[in-house]
Amino acid sequence: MAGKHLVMYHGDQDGAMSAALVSRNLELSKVALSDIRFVPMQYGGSVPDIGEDETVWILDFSLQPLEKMQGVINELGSRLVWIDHHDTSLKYVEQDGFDSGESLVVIRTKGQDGRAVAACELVWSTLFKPVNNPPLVVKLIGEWDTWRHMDEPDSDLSKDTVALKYWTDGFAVADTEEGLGWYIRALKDKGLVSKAVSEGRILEDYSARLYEQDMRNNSFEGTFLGYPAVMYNGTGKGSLRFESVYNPDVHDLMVSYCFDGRAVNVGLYSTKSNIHCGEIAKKSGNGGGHPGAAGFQTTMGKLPKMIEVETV
Ligand SMILES: [Mn+2]
Repeated sequence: MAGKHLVMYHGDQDGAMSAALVSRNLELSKVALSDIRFVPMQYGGSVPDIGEDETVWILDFSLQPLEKMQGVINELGSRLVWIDHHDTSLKYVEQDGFDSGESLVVIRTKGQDGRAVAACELVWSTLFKPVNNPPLVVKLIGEWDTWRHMDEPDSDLSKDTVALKYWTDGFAVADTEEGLGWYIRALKDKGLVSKAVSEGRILEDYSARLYEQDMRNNSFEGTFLGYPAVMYNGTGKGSLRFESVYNPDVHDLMVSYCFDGRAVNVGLYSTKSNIHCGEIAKKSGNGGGHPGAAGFQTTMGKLPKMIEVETV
């Protein structure tokens, strides 16, 4: 594992924790931090050039279109580690003709207990096998990223999961260098995690009020790609902000969209078992994701055709 490393990780909580675990693992293998490049990735974003001597990690993410993954595997061989838990990636590697070759490819959507598993949990079990239980911070992030915490929303585990998400959204932004630094430190210092959780509960109360106001001003109901939906135009991402307006009895989807000067970034969220946001995202543009959360990009021209609103 010596030499140089390029760590490409999905720029969210799960991706950042995946990258932090790789960092910890490389540190234990005496790789200098200066020999590791961390690059947060977003679907639709550009892919960094790979150095000739670099070992490449692709975590909680895949190159798009997925066919590119076979190309990188063939090119990099044993210099590639790909760990992901997205449904779309699993379907891809299960296809006839896919060959992981010399690369280390760990793609699973479910853990040994049959429940959904997060990428950071897969990274943990891949790199730190002899130790059974992941640290609490890995578990909390796994709970959030897979929606497992929603099975028992009133449990302490679920509340801590949500609180930590609020805190990291504010103070450890996953696709920044400072943010990633917190994830790395949190693996060594449990005190940082409990502090984040208790501060996160305060942020949660405050944010709920702001979100409610934002939704009142910037959201509306209608259909999105034919699905009954509550839609939000604004810069915010994530499903949390929809709480005051999302009604699963009425809506199949929560949809956020925002034009960034180049493309319209669309976020899709759902809590319904018959809705697969990742599949909808894949069909609709340059994107993919989970059953419960996914994203894709489209153009200013195409967006209005996806939306229908009943006008009074
Ligand atoms: Mn993930």
